[in-house]
Amino acid sequence: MTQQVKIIGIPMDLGQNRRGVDMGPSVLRLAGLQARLERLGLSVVDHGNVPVPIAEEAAVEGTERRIKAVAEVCQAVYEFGRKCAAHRDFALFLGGDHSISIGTVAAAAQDEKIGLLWIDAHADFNTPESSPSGNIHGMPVAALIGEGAPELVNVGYPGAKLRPSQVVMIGIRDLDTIERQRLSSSGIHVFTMRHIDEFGMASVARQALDRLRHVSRIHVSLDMDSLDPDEAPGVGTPVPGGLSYREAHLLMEMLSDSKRVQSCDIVEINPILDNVNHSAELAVELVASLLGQRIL
Ligand SMILES: [Mn+2]
Repeated sequence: MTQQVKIIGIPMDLGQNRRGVDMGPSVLRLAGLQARLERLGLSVVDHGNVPVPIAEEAAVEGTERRIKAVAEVCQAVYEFGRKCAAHRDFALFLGGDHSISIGTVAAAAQDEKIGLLWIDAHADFNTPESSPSGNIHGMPVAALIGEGAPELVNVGYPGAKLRPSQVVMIGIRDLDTIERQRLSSSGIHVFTMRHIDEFGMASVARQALDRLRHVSRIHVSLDMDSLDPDEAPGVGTPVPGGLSYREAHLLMEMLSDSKRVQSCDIVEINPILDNVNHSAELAVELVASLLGQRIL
């Protein structure tokens, strides 16, 4: 059976400061995403973009209004995700900033107990109270386990979408002070860059899948800043010391082997800092590995 892949773009950059990650869907398409996946024998339909207000619109001035705007976009993202889930299609969400995952994960988690694999330099585990910057793209994981602004927590349907035991993080290397305390007492399992350095990606990927053995399906949320900036310079918030080219591919290949991934976000690509669209091209290759591309 050929599984259908449904693509949707969410050109959102409603963090405090404009960075350029709203151009992500466009540069991923420019990098040949659909054709790349079709070459794997997949049936792929691109459903265009979700309408998103731009940061300069008066309607999104101030943190409160911005939270409301992000919640509205995430609601539309959630509704698209529900259609994919109803047809058992593979849902591929192109960000945009990482706050889109409040909608993508809400959709994936509604019918069954899923696991969330958060691949990121950051934990995105702030609440409006704990965040030094107020950036909403630093809050989605907190919102998904039911903490933070009610508008974000209640996207799709009221309340928490996941328990902490359903969340595993990989690639983490940059935490805010209060966020670190919140994360270490949360019950979320975190594989930092140090774990990858010490044990290698093969071991970390196996352990991550083992941590999620109690769930049927896995949603992969790939923040491109998880990669080292030498590999992916075009991201919203670059942090040194990230995943190598092969570490990232190996993780995607092992996730593909698990046959448990049903949906994926690719977020935080910022073409302004990129080197002739290299980061988007790398993201397309990583999606191909996740969806079954093999070296041999
Ligand atoms: Mn992130």
